[in-house]
Amino acid sequence: MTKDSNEPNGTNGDMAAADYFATNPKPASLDRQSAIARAFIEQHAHEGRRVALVTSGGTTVPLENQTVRFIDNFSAGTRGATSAEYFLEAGYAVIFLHRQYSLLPYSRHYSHSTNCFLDFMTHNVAGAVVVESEYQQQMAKVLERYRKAKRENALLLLPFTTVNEYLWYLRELAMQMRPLGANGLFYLAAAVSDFFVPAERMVEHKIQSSEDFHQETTNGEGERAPAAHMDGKSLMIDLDPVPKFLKQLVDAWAPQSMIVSFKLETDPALLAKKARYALEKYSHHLVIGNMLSTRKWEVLFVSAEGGEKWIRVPATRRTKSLTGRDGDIVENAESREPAIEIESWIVPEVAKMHSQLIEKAKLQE
Ligand code: 9Z3
Repeated sequence: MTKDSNEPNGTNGDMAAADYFATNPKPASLDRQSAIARAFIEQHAHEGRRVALVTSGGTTVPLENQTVRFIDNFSAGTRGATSAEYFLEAGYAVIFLHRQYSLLPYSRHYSHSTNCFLDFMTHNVAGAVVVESEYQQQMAKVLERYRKAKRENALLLLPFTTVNEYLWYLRELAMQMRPLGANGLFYLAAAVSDFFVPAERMVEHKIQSSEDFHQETTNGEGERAPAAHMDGKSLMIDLDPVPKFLKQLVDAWAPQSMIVSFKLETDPALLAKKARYALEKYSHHLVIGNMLSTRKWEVLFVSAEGGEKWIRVPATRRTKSLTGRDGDIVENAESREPAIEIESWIVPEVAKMHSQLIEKAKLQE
């Protein structure tokens, strides 16, 4: 994954965002989904509602055109799906741009649980299938909110899989959201790959691991070698950097909207530094930093106006003793569970900042 520092930009794959869209294929579904998004945005703009684009889930990087193998980024979609529900509750219309089959608003309460969804059901005395009594109350609340979102046509679900699809959709939706001005909000929780295989360096067929079936590793004279190829028994992967789309989003695609990005780290020493760095580099409104291991109960807000602020929800410590064959305790495993969903605190904070931005924009009109 190294790049030759002697090569000027443009030949080493560090391409500008504009070149990206000229050289990487537009998703087949984009135009159709874009028309649906336009109608959705028009409806809510007309009704004076704010619209949040919530991105969610990991983006894949396929190694082959007819994809058998791909690289993925970590994200179950919990942050995005949960936040989307709280944005709806705060009166926003939500475009939920998500990794296909990751968690969705409302259904998330039942879909990826360790229970099969059928475990929430039972038979009543008349033999009809009903919800188990212990889940009735909670499911009634979720159902009510889900129905309201449907009734008001306030939630639009748009799926993606690859990082290429994600980038095309993000740009397209940003263009569609432009008429909203300051009423538009971008909440970028999807885990976006920093590296990718450009279309021109993607092989068509499944990479053959057996040396007896190795394929050609050069594309032709003057062209760069495929990004993934075999070298003896080893698979070599040489990825290009994804262009800095956040810069484009802030400066060109959605200059009037509020933009919130997430920063995911695993080393606590880096989190605040990297979040600050992103805010300074892109000059958008808010970076929400989170650590992989503690993301469900603490996040760091970094903004020009508010400085740095941790948001922490109470979390209960649970110690589970693992016993050995003889019944003796061999390990105490500690886990933490948040007492409340941290998104129920994150989203109102973001909405408050958004209100301030809208007020400021009105004064400048
Ligand atoms: C996040 O940091 C999200 O909060 C998580 C959510 C991926 C941790 P889960 O879905 O996890 O609840 O399991 N997203 C990362 C955002 C990201 O990739 N940012 C990029 C960057 O900072 C582009 S904006 O460079």
